[in-house]
Amino acid sequence: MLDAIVIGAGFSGLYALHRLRGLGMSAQVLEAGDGVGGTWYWNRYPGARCDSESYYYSFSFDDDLQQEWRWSERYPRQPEILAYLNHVADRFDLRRDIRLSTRVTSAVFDDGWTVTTESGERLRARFLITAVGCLSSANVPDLPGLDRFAGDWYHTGRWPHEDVDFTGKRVGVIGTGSTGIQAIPVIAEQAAHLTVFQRTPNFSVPARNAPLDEEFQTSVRARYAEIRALQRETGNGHPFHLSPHNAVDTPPEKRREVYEAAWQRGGLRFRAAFNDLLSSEEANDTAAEFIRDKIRETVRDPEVAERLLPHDHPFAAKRPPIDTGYFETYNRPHVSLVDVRAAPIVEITRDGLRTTAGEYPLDALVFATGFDAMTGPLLGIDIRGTGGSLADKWRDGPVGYLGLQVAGFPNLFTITGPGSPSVLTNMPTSIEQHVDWIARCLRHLRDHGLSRIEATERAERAWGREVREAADRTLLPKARSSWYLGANVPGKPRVFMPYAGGLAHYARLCDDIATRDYEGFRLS
Ligand code: NA7
Repeated sequence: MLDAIVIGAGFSGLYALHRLRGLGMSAQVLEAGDGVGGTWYWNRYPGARCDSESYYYSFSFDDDLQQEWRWSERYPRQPEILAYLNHVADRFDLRRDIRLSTRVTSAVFDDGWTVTTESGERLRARFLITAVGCLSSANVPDLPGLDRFAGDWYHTGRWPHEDVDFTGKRVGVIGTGSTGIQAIPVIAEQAAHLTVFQRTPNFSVPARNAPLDEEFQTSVRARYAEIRALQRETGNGHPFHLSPHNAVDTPPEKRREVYEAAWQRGGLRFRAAFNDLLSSEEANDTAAEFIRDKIRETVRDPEVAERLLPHDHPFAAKRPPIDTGYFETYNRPHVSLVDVRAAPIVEITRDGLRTTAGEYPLDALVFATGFDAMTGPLLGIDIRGTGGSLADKWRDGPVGYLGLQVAGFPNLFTITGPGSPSVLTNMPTSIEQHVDWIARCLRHLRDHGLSRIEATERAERAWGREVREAADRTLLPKARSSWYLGANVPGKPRVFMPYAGGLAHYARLCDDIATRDYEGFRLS
C-alpha cells in the first residue's frame, strides 16, 4: 500500500508530490491529461493567459527555482506557464511518480483508500489527496441540436492540441467571462466574421500587458523574499494591499483621479483603488459607473455600448476579467454582439445558432461557458467514505472543514476544496499554503504514531457558518449569476462556495487549529 495517492498534476499535485517525498512518504500522482500542467495543460484557447502577474503566479518554495526562471511578459501566456510547470516537474525529478493519461473514476475508503482508474486498475493508499483544481470540469450547455452542427465546436477548457485556424470562418463565441474576454479579441484577428453571444455583460479592466524588461526582472529577483512575504500577508495572495482609503469618503473629483490612475495601471490591481469596493454598495457603484463610462467612451456604436454595460452585479462580485482590447473589438466591422438574455438561444442548427430573434450562420462555435466550479471536479469522481458518497453528502451544496477535509471521509485532503479561499486569491499562493498545512499535518500524524484523521461534523458545520458569514460581509453574494454560487450550472445548488475572509486570516486560522492539536479533527 502506498502512503499517498495524489489526483492531478497541476500546480497543486506537483507541489504535493514534492512535499510528500520530503516527508519520506511513497506517493503516486495520477493525472488524466497526457502531460502535466492541469489548467495550463487543458486551456489552450486563443488568448489564454493568466490574469495574475507572472513573477508572483509561481512557486515560492524554492529560491533557486524563482531565481533561475525568467518570465517574459507581465501576464504569462498559457504555453509559458505550461513550460514552467514542465520545468518544475523535471527540476524536482517528479515525473517518475506521475502517471499520465490515467483518469480516476472512483475512490473508496475502507481502512485506506482504494482508487480505481478508467482502465479498471486499482491502487491502494493510506491517504488520498485531491489536486483536481477548481475550474477543470467543463460546462458545455445542453443546447438542443449541437450533435447536428455541421461546423466544428470547442470548449475553451478542452481546446485541441493542434492549431485551430479560424481564417476565413464565421465564428460564434458563447460567453463573456474572463475566458471569453481573453479569447474574443484574438479570435476576431482571424475570423471572417465573429458573433459574440452575450448573456450577462461584464466589467473588464485593461490588463496593460507588456514585456518585462531586464531592470524589472533583476529587481524582482533581488526582492523575492519581501514580495513573497507580502503575498502571504494580504487577503488575496497578490503582492499588493488595498488602498487604506474609502471611495465613499473621497470627493468625486479626487475619486475619479484615483480610478483613472488605477485604470492606467491596469489589471487586477484596479480593485485595490479603494478599500470599500467590495463592502459598500455605494462605493462599488462609483467604480461600476467609472467602468461603464469607459465602455461608453470606447465603443463607438451607442447601441452596442449600451448592450455591453454591466448592470446585474456589483463590480468584482463576479471574478473580474481583465483584457487586451476587448471593448475595442466591438468597433471592428466584422464583429457583432447578440444579446441572448433578450432573445435566448433556442437551438444549434446544422448551419449555425438560432435564438428567438433569428438564425446566425456559423462555421465554428466556441463555448467560453466556464466550468462546474469547485465541486464539479470532485463529484466527477465517485468518492465514498464511511457513511456513503460525496455526491449524496453534497446534494444540497458542499460542506467541509477549511475546504481541506470532509467529515465521513477520513484521510482525504482536498487541496483548494469548496470552503477554501483559493479561487478568490492568486492560486499558487493558496495552493502552497494548503499543501504546506497538509504536509505539517501528515508529519504530526507520523510523529505521534497516528494513522487516521477526519474532520468532525461539528467543525464542518461551524466552518460552513464562517464561510457564509464571511461572504455576507462582502458584496460577493450579490452577483446572482456567479460561478462562486454555482449559478452558471443549471440545477446546481446555490451555495456561496469560497471562503471570503481573506487568505492571510485563513492561514492564521489553519495554523492555530494545528497548534491546538488539530482542533475540529478526530485523530486516531
Ligand atoms: P465564467 O466566468 O463562468 O463565464 C462563462 C460565460 O458563459 C458567462 O458569460 C456566462 O453567462 C456564459 N454562459 C454560460 N452558460 C451559458 C449559456 N447556456 N448560454 C449563454 N451564455 C452562457 O467562465 P470563464 O471560463 O470565462 O472563467 C472561469 C474562470 O477561469 C474565471 O473566473 C477565472 O477565475 C479563470 P452568465 O454570466 O452565466 O450569464
